[in-house]
Amino acid sequence: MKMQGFKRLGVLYLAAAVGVIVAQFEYHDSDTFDQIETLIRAVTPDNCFIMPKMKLYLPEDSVSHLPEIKEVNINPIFPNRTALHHLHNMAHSRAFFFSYILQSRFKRPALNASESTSEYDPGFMYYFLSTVADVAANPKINSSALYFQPNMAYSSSYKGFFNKTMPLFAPRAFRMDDYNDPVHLERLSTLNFFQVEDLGAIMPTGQRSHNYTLEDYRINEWYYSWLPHTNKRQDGLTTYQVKIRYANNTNETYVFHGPNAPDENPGPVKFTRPYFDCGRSDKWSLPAITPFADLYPRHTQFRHIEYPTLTGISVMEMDFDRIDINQCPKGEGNEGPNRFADTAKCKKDTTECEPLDGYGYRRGGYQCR
Ligand SMILES: *[C@@H]1O[C@H](CO)[C@@H](O)[C@H](O)[C@H]1NC(C)=O
Ligand SMILES: *[C@@H]1O[C@H](CO)[C@@H](O)[C@H](O)[C@H]1NC(C)=O
Ligand SMILES: *[C@@H]1O[C@H](CO)[C@@H](O)[C@H](O)[C@H]1NC(C)=O
Ligand SMILES: *[C@@H]1O[C@H](CO)[C@@H](O)[C@H](O)[C@H]1NC(C)=O
Ligand SMILES: *[C@@H]1O[C@H](CO)[C@@H](O)[C@H](O)[C@H]1NC(C)=O
Ligand SMILES: *[C@@H]1O[C@H](CO)[C@@H](O)[C@H](O)[C@H]1NC(C)=O
Ligand SMILES: CC(=O)N[C@H]1CO[C@H](CO)[C@@H](O)[C@@H]1O
Repeated sequence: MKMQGFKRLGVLYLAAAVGVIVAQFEYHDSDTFDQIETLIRAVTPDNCFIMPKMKLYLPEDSVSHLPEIKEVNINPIFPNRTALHHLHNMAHSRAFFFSYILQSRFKRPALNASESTSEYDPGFMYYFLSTVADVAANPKINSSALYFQPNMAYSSSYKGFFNKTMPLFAPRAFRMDDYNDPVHLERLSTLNFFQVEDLGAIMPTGQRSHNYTLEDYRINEWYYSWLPHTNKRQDGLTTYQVKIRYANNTNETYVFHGPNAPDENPGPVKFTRPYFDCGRSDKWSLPAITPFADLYPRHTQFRHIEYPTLTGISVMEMDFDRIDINQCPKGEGNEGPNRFADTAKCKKDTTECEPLDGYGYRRGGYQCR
């Protein structure tokens, strides 16, 4: 009698164990989140140099609900996309700023009128500090860069008739982790530590993989989103006006060329796929890209052979893992291309899935109600 009781217990125990194991495998059914996770884990700072190019990018639909300037003022902006909108707007503002500052060189008051007009250009330090300021002033922006096309960046410090351009010029600042710095005894990152360098400072030959204008650079999809660009028409680019009222009550309207207008197609800001920032910040990153314009070529003494041309791009980035994902099934508010759609574990018959903001790229940013 007693033995039988034990046997029955044994059988029950076995059944329970099998049940748990089977259920466990069912729970871990691999989904699209796991697929992306596998892609992300495959790339490390050590192996990214030898990875095939396609492995350094995530699929286009791994970021859903990208900001669209034509919908601002029509549709609300939800908290799960405010940081991306800020990224978009900051890039847009840089495009206006650098377009204006480069083209207005002929009308700004000269420090020394007897010097040549090259004096009116921003100094190179100005570019570096500007990219650092973008990152320092915006906690949600982790890198800011300006990439010029070959020989389109003019230096105010090169004197003489020709060769006033830099072959390549690309100041870029990104946020670094300083938690391991000996001066921070508490081992916490201050998030106030930046690395800034000129990515164009390379040898004139033999460094093709460091030339950000070439295919060999591999992670430069941002470059091809607007460049190379050489315009040969005076009316080839959208114009904007600045109205200035001076202290002596005279008014002046200054017209300059800039990025595309919001109602044009494409709009002023483009996003590319998330990419692994190999050999730089070594993180998965999402860039917002806008072009800035200049009158090119300069210093020829012949104004009529200058054309408004996109001479460079401003690229602002944030980390991929800070961008909220929506794991709920497709439906209203989640129509788009969305790789993570329908990976939530809500009971579909009795509950409705609702995304929660602030979770970033992490499972569980939703509630079933
Ligand atoms: C202005 O430029 C002239 C000619 O290069 C030079 O002699 C003069 O010292 C400069 N003045 C200032 C204030 O830099
Ligand atoms: C970089 O590539 C461009 C072509 O896009 C070429 O014109 C330029 O000379 C190269 N610069 C260097 C420094 O290799
Ligand atoms: C008013 O000030 C601007 C800028 O300083 C100057 O260019 C312009 O000649 C002045 N106009 C008059 C009438 O004084
Ligand atoms: C400049 O514009 C202001 C504001 O529009 C106007 O009040 C002022 O009279 C204008 N000045 C001139 C000289 O037209
Ligand atoms: C920016 O970088 C810091 C340090 O690596 C990281 O902790 C933070 O999540 C990043 N923020 C964004 C918005 O990408
Ligand atoms: C952001 O929130 C809105 C409103 O709740 C929702 O419709 C949308 O799908 C969410 N997007 C993401 C990426 O979570
Ligand atoms: C980088 C660059 O544009 N270099 C030019 C400098 O000027 C000489 C002629 O004086 C050209 O041969 C170089 O290509």
